[in-house]
Amino acid sequence: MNRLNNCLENKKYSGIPIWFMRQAGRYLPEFIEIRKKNQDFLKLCFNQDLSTQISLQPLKRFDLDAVILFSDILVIPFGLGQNVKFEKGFGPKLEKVNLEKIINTDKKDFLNKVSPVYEIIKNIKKKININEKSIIGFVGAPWTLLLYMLNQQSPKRNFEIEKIIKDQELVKNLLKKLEEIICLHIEKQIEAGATVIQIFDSWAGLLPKKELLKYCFEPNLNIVNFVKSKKTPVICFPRDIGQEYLEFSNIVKPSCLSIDYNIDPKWVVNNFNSLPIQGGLDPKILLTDSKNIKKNVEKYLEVFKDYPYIFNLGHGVLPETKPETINSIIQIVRNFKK
Ligand code: 1CP
Repeated sequence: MNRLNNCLENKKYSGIPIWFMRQAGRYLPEFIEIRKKNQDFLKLCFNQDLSTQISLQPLKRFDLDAVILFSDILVIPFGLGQNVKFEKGFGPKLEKVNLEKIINTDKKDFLNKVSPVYEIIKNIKKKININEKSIIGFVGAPWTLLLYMLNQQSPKRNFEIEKIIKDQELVKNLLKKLEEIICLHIEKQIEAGATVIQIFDSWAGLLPKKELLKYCFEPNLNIVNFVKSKKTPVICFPRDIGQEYLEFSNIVKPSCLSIDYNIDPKWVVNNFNSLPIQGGLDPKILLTDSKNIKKNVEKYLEVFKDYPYIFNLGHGVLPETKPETINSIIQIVRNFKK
């Protein structure tokens, strides 16, 4: 039985589906080992053998319901011809946007640069039982990608909304191109074997309320409709938009909403009807003692007891997390009696 896909497709399943955002990554010694020998992060993302191996590493250790493709949302700007580097201790660094170059990148040019990603999914599919495990493909949402492209670095470091959306003509052209290429990237991931798509709008919470419709809801809606047309369930993560999650879901109608840790899960259960909800637990809780971890995991399980719920975190696993902590959480979820 495939718990995650069944939950997302409103079919029967038992237990609580569980996977972790960033389940493959820097908290796993076996990832760090590979990463040390591969300084160029994007090159690693396009290395079919290593990225297949990294995607499967968490499944070797843990009883999870899904594999998430090891890749990055920034392969899209890279595929559009904007150079992206990941610098140690700094994060992503992007070159200045050249609109003409981006607009002139056609689907074939993009696929020439990015197609190893689809081979990784095909490899994953060969190595797992897809009747039991989901394969999660993913993309960044247009706003989050636009933000990295125009800000040229993480908005955590330095960011002013006015600067990003100042040139409306540029923004309009980039968003249009991004939407088209994001759909292409999703289509190819599904063709390769992805059985679920997650759309990361990690920086939706930076938008002022009056801009949410234009930059977050409408672009997500267009992409969700595309994924649905491919008969594939789609999880949206418009991170940190607070009670606007409700308006988002009414407009966008994803198969599932992934929530962050700033929203009260009780408010969510009381305000949503039957839309599957994923995640919520603050990843920082995983750095505390086992008693506190158990208490907080069980809080989410109790609140969502009679509700379609996928266990996950409110954002990615932090590098300081002990792998055993992930295992202990899975045991708590598996042993929880609904
Ligand atoms: O070793 C390293 O330094 C690389 C760290 C790393 C990893 C492990 C990066 C750079 N990307 C990834 C993998 C990754 N990125 C996955 C793999 C699958 C999994 O979940 O296990 C996924 C889904 C992503 C998605 C991603 N990349 C997002 C959306 C999710 C989120 O965290 O909000 C974002 C915003 C990025 C950009 C990015 N790539 C890498 C970093 C360090 C960042 C964030 C930079 C920032 O804080 O702005």
